Amino acid sequence: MIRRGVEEGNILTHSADSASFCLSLLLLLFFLSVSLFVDRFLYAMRLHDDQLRDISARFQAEMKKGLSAESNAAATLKMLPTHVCSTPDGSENGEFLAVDLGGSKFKVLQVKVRKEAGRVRRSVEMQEQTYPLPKELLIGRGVELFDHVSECLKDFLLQKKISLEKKHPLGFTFSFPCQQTALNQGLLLNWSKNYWARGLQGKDMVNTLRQAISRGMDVDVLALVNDTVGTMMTCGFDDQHCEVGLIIGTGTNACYMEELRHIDLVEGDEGRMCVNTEWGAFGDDGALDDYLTEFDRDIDAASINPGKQCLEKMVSGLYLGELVRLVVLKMTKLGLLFDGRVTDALRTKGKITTAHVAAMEQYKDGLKNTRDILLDLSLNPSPDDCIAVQHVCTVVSFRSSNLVAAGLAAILTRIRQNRKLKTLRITVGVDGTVYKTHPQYAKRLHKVVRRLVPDCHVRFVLSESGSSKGAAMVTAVAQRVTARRHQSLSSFRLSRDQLRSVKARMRAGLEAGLKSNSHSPVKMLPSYVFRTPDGTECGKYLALDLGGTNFRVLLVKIRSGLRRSVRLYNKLYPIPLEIMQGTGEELFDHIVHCISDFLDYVGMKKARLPLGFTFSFPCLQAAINVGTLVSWTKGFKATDCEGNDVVDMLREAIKRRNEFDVDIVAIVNDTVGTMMSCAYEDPQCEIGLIAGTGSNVCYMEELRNIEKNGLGEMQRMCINTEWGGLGEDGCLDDIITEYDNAVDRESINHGRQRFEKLTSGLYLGEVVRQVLLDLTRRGLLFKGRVTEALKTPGIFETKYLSQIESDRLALLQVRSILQHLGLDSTCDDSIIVKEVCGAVSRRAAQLCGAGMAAVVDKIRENRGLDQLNITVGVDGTLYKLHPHFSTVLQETVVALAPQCYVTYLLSEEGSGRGAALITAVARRDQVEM
Ligand code: 0WK
Ligand code: 0WK
Ligand code: BGC
Ligand code: BGC
Repeated sequence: MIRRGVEEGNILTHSADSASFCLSLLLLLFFLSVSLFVDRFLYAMRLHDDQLRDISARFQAEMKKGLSAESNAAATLKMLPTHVCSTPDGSENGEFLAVDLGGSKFKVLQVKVRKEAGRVRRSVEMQEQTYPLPKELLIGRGVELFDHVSECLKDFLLQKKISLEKKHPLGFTFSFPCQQTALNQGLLLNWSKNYWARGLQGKDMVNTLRQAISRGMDVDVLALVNDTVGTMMTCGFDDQHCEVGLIIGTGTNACYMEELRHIDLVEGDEGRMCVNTEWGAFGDDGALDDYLTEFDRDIDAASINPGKQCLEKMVSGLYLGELVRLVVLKMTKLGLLFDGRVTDALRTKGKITTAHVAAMEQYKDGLKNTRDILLDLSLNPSPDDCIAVQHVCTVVSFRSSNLVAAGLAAILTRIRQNRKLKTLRITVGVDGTVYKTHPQYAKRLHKVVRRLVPDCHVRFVLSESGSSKGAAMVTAVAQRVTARRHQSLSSFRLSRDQLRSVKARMRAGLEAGLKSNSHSPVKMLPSYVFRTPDGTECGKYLALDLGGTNFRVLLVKIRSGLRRSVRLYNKLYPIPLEIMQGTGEELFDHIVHCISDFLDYVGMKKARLPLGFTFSFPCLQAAINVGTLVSWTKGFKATDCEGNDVVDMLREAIKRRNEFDVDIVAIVNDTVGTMMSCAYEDPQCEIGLIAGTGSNVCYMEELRNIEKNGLGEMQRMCINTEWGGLGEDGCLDDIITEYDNAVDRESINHGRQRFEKLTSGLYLGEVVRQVLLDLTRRGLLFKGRVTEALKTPGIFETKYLSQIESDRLALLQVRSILQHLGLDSTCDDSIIVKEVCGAVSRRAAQLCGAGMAAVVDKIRENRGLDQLNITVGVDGTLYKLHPHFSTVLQETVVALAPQCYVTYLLSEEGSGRGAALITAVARRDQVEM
């Protein structure tokens, strides 16, 4: 009773009659005198409110330092972003595994969050198992520690009969400072408490756990959370006002919801994110030196991390008992206790634990417990020794709660100021053995906090079920976001079987297209190119290259024989949209205008050069220089062209200009030009692939297979497949997504070129934009804000995919691209955008790979070969510039056409050289005829 009286400062009200009143007054005076003498000895540990406010102010200053990118490195409060942007919102649902590592107990749990029918509140069911953590593991090799965690997880699944086959989402509570750039990633900055496992600092703890788990369990580590964050989320499950998480256990720490705009280390200015303050390190820079006592310095010197975790060593459970021991030891050595008789036990580190301190401060049995504990230390305590030691505990633990109160006051003040509130109503979720088991700790803390921040109405909620329920909530949010995202992206993931079937459908399209009068969407257009160059070509040629990103006019000088070479001079000319989609006459007049300009530029206007015209659109050719435009593709839609002979239209335009003349010898598709250009280097090149604005392939087909008449006696001819048309008959509808249909609907050639719209540069950016639009409309991206920018067709050019997907690009730069597009984004948004780009481009590359596999296998079978060695000449910005497109395409061909050894030769000079070579061959054939 006396102790409670002293604690609450109203002792005299308790005593009933005069005799016992005198006795209790005597006892009180005796008690107070001993306490006063201890108070004097520990004067430096007794912090009054002004000092606490001073500490709180220093703390606030350090928080600011930690939040700013410039000063974060020097700050002791690391203010670590947690990527938890909201407290539970009631939509969390599902079954989760949780691992809780870093507190006094290592636990594995299963958390089931269910929304029962007809019930408003969700129910949470938890199964948990505590596992031993042998000391040697805490200071041994890091991998062994995580192998132990993995073993325990496996044991838990077996014990609880939870299937090992089923994929389990897991939330990992890891109670140490981690630098996180995402919810499921975190680099360990340093160990603390009694952990010092080797080889893990600077490593990603999620990966480390995944590697340890990977053997024999299908577990998906979706979230890494600090125990303070888990505690905040656990308490937030029942109390929406819970926006601070506090741990006073083996270690100590706090987290809270900070305004995103104040967290420099994370992009985004709107909303909030939970910040893990890692306040245990407060004072590591000397900010608390004027409050440190010799005992604190001794604790630090004897710890496994001297100079680190200054505040933690003054506050948390790992150290409080030791602090008391060092004080009692010093007082004994000074003869102030136990008549100065020091025992070995009292000299032994760790002999007084925080549990002892809590026991000694019990209201009722405190003094008796103190006596028992001191007897266990082979001391022979007198009653005032017991009172004195008990009071040492009080001073030490009181200082701890006071320091926590000062830190908490700093956080609460900051939140109130952030929100410009006069008074702040908030809940603090708390956990930790010191707070839970120490008889007076909680009350003392609440009292001092309310005294230090009277304008904050603070409710303290003890986390009954540890931090794992909270970790499960965070995992549920992560899973929901990931699931929704994956759901949208799953339709872009093509299985090996699906790719095999695309290959088969392409093959069927090729076969059908070779038939006479076929209506195959794969048109298989004869090119009238019967062989690849043989090095005898020579002469000067003009070449036009229309249909790709740039329109080029080229002068090509070919030398044969020993000094054989091809030299090009070219000039790029823009083709304005209004010309692309104007009249055919305007288009060809524009082309002739460019030729005229070029001939001036090379001074050959009078030369009447032979010309090869690379025209990258489907043309039904009747000869090498006769080709009827079947249909425009890509961004072209000039009128009065389709169904007309392209060479005629060019000749007409030249006539209209009447300034120069050329001899149009050949019209070639860019795939054919590319094949020829590369075959000049590598005679084995018999396929031309364009993966650029458009998508297409040509190859040398056996003439016997081409059921189109009047094609002559040669063995083979190059066929322009126009594979872009595959799917126009609906044969790809099972893999075409709603996003593809949206792109097709908004295109200028609705219903056409379906394969091209899944695989080529003109469309991939649009497919990505459609996915982003959908994810935003569903609130999974850009905070659900559908901006005008996002609704603007063509804003997401395919070049951005290549940039965004390049591995060296940090998320920051993804953000700056999005910024440039007028899309405000967060870090998570950047990750999602990168994933969407990856899914869309990967599918495109795989589909091209499946198409190519069909072509090479056809050639192999044409030639009755078990194995085919062949080269593909490639061009196109998508293939050339995208960081992964070419690799994925090649891998797909290897997987789907294992009997074909395909070499890919990038066309450095473009198809213009090829067009000139074809012109040279055609010219010679004309002369010989
Ligand atoms: C229980 C939580 C755990 C946290 C621990 C801290 O579930 O995540 O680390 O409290 O208290 P301690 O066990 O260190 O006293
Ligand atoms: C460069 C070639 C040209 C072809 C283009 C395709 O010289 O004939 O049309 O590549 O790539 P794109 O420019 O469409 O990316
Ligand atoms: C760790 C914190 C943790 C705290 C409480 C400290 O030592 O650095 O990450 O939250 O202990 O467990
Ligand atoms: C055209 C093809 C061309 C391809 C690549 C497609 O749109 O139809 O003729 O080869 O784009 O440029």
